[in-house]
Amino acid sequence: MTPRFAVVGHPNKGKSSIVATLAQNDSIAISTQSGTTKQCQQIDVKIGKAGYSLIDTPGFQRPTRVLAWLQERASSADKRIDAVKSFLVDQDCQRLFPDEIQLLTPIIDGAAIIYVVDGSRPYGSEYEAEMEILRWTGQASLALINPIENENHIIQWQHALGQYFKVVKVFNAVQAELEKQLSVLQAFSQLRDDWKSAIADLVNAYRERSAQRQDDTAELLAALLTKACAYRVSQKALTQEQATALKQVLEIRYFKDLADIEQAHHESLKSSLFYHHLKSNLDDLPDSGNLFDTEKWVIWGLNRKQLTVAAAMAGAAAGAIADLSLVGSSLFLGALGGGTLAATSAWFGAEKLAGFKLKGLPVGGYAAQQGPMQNRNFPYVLLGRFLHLEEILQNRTHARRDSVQVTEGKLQNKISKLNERQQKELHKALERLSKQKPTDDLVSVLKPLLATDTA
Ligand SMILES: Nc1nc2c(ncn2[C@@H]2O[C@H](COP(=O)(O)OP(=O)(O)OP(=O)(O)O)[C@@H](O)[C@H]2O)c(=O)[nH]1
Ligand SMILES: [Mg+2]
Repeated sequence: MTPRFAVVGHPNKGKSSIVATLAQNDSIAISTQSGTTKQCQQIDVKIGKAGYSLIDTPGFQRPTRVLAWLQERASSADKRIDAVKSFLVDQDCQRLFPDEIQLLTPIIDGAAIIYVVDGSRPYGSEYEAEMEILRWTGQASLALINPIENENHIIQWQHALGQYFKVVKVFNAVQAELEKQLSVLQAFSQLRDDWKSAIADLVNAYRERSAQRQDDTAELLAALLTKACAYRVSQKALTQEQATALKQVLEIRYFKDLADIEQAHHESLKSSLFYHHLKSNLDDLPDSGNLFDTEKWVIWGLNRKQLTVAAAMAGAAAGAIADLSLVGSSLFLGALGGGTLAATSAWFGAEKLAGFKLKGLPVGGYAAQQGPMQNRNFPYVLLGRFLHLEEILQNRTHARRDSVQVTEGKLQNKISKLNERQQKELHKALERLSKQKPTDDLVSVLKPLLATDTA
């Protein structure tokens, strides 16, 4: 039996936001305008073989009058459910109370109730009519306090809601992490015995998907780094002059293609987390106009000092730095004299971007080539930006409608959280990528950098 939940409450209290978050669906209409949801919308959520349905509903508009209508038709508790059923088929009620008809229909059809209130606004007795009507339906129910602007009135709400609902939780629609979301579903296995096993299957499916996603994300990131670091464009020409004239054209194409490759992998990441409408803005990579503006490169990825440490850890400057255990400590950075810096700067090639090459072909004619990227910071730039987008997506829910700005996002902090062996493996792998050498262990090297999945 597939569990079904109707999300109900006052207008404009985050009902649709909660549906969007739980269903991980960013196409649901959400707005500051009261009365945005006018019709019920059922969202069927599938996770592997498990599934459940969420029903977004319009808010209560005239609960006091509806309750009065019902009270006239039920003299004792046993007659209340029939009074609600006759309300749904009454033609006058359909005309006068379309919102209440909409929202009560799925509940009478068997959906459990998730009642949503705003914890930043004070409690008022006008909510009692809504809660009373919901109680009359006899369905399993719980209440969520959504602190839209602040948590000022949560305690007051808890006191009131506790009298109508067995389970009351604080649930922030735009922040709730996976475990919090699962706790809402799990609460219903206490309230509905017949849904126990379906809900247990769902919770397992969510956790499995979460683990699988981390693997998929590491693979996507590895694919981006491999493709972008190896990327080159070339074109044949008959004469040397023609080939030389191609330089500018190839440069422009090369940087445009790199930007497209990066963007495509960011789009794949967003879709894999079910963000189909989210716009993410990415700062431009330095283009051919400022190809040699190396300062532009070091504002992303790693800075010079960090790159020097990376070089040391990858073994490139092993001669200069005898004791790798000092790497990362202030002692190590202090010990780097000008000579060491000069030696390692050649290794990370901050001055070099992608070289333009001209080759004479054995069959006659010439080939002009742009790329692959020689700048040692390049994989770090891509890495930092991808990880920043991933972090942003993990920390938001599908209820938000604002766009995101992707930057390098403190890559060094993320690298510093790895243990020394992991850091060394990462720097080595990225060095191999830069040198166009095979890097078989890339996925496993990148995985520890990914946030544990929360959505
Ligand atoms: N900051 C913040 N804003 C929220 C939260 N939940 C909802 N909102 C905002 O509150 C407004 C109403 O949210 P909706 O989800 O559309 O509310 P609703 O209850 O479905 O509204 P109707 O369909 O009009 O009844 C939107 O502008 C949301 O972005 C929250 O937890 N935090
Ligand atoms: Mg709505």
